[in-house]
Amino acid sequence: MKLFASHTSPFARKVRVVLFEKRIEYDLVVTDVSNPDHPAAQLNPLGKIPVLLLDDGTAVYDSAVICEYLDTVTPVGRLIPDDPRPRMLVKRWEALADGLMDAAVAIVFEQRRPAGERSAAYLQRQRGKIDQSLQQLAVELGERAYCHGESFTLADAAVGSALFYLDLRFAEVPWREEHPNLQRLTERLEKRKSFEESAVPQA
Ligand SMILES: N[C@@H](CCC(=O)N[C@@H](CS)C(=O)NCC(=O)O)C(=O)O
Repeated sequence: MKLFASHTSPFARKVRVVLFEKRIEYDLVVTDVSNPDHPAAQLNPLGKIPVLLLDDGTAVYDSAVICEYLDTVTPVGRLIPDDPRPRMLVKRWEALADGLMDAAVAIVFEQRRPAGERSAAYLQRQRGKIDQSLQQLAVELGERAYCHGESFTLADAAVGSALFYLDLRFAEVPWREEHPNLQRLTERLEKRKSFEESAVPQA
């Protein structure tokens, strides 16, 4: 199978962490979405990455659908619990982290527009979503070592991908100082091979 993704997309990183944790082999097709003719646009009508292309030609999107699919195709390293309530809680962590990523990516795209076309109100609204979701992530995490339960789950894959994206694009957001428990979580996550392998390559 092939994964159409960029090195910087936080949604793609979440999927790559899951692929690594599940020990699933794939080919990475590095895709630049700023080029309107990028190859994943033929596979996903929304023109977004990541897209997982299965060997039978089925295109799978978006990242949440890909992660859920991958977790069920092999029992290795289950990342989403089966029972309804814990399953819902892990998926809710993912939804919150994905929402943070949506707001952060929206700001990055808005800032690429010509200065006169940018909306300060829109940027402020998205920044508010980042701050509020960080606040909630920190409250939910408390003093636990992992987002949900006693071991690594999809929740950690999603939250780590969102927080490391802030490091990449929003160095001015003081999330480490304001939320030391999130900082402790990322110290644990950045040592995992799945996060190491999916990090943005150093130039
Ligand atoms: N809900 C989607 C969001 C994916 C997304 O926003 N991807 C960005 C890159 S980080 C993208 O491809 N943007 C291109 C566009 O919006 O045209 C997912 O979870 O996969």
